[in-house]
Amino acid sequence: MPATEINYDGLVGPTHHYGGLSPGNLASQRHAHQASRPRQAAIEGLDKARFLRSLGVAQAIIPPQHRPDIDTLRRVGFTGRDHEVLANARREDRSLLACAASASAMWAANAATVSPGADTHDGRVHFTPANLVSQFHRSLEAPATARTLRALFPDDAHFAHHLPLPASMRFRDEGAANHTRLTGAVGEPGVELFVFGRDIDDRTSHRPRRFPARQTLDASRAVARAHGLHPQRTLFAQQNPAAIDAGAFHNDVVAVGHEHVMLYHEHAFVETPTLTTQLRSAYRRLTQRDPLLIEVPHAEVSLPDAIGSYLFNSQLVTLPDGAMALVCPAECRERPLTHRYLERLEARGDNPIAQVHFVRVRQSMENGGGPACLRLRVVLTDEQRAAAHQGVMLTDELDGKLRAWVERHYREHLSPDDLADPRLLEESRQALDELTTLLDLPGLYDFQR
Ligand code: SUG
Repeated sequence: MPATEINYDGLVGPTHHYGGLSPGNLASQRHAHQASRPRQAAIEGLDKARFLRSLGVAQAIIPPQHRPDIDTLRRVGFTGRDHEVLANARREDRSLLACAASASAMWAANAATVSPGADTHDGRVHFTPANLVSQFHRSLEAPATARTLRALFPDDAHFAHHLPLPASMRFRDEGAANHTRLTGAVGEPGVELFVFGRDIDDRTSHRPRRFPARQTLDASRAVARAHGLHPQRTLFAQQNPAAIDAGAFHNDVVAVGHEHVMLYHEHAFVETPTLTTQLRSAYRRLTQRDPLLIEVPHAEVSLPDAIGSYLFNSQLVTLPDGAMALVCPAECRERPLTHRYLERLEARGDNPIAQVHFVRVRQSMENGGGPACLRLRVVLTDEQRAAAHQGVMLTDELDGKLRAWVERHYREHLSPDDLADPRLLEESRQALDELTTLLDLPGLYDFQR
């Protein structure tokens, strides 16, 4: 059945800032409390989406969430009118204010796990919004993400929406950032690979010592079960604790897969040979062909280099002529080792990666989010695509309107002190209110009801 992989990019919200909120995410820690540039962040995201469209990739956007999240600040005990709630939070606990103001929903790879209809028991596209419970600021996203996904994929005949997994340590879930699909071609069934950081029962002895493992095996299994995936085409693999401790808080920082290709770091997984054997045989059973598993040796690109450059957080996409392009963060070009590796990969001729491109998403990168973090891949048949909400599909016209909207509403700079500014709350509301008209999503936000 004809199908398309659509990249739904998280549109950066007006409160983008550096809160230092994610332990284990080195960039977030490094840039903590620096001034941010929300307008630049949003434009960089739109530039990336425009560039991908120029390569022939279908693009849509996921609207930002409403921040600062006053309701959450009230739930944790701050009282008064909105501006008092903000001022009290700033006085008593700045980190809570930073959490409530985080624009972290921009990293759409953490919005949900998505299984295309070709993989699920009932032929519908299944969505499980990630509960993101391992980081407080990110856990705030789940309810609004669930509502947004229902608005973007509204027809029960085509789309199945699950609740986020129970909000407990046992079911820590970070969505598509720990989920890869290998398939013969878009629209065909695939092998779904779920990568977890920790088995909560410690049925294995591997676990990170320095930084949190943000995905559990129980969560991955629960999502696979809920989506009705075929057991023979579903694999679970553990992330190497050494990778987590080196700063790979999600698997998409050390591996990327698309169609029949997976590019991964030598130290990405525990027991890599077992995993690659399982992947090959599941893939072969499904397609009668071999997948192309490209292991990047530590000797060529060290784990710190991979994490520093976000080499694996690149987007691997199919071009209209069937070849592939790897769209990397500009940081990969700035580091001689990764740049040289990419030049060799492009020139090698033993893989379909015919083009390597670099995009600049600096503001997101400084919080630990590269190009691949900013998008959620959704494979839709033509019929499903027609049933999806059309207002968020990127066209030249919508792109132009969004740029003008960003210029009108976003601040150029934001410092940690600005987060309690009641005018920022008002500006964000106005911006989002107008956005719902641009995207034809009336009443998306609570404050509009
Ligand atoms: O969850 N950063 C995000 C980055 C997410 C990247 N996503 C993927 N790898 N798919 C995180 O750690 C930092 C926010 C701050 O510190 O202000 C943050 O949430």
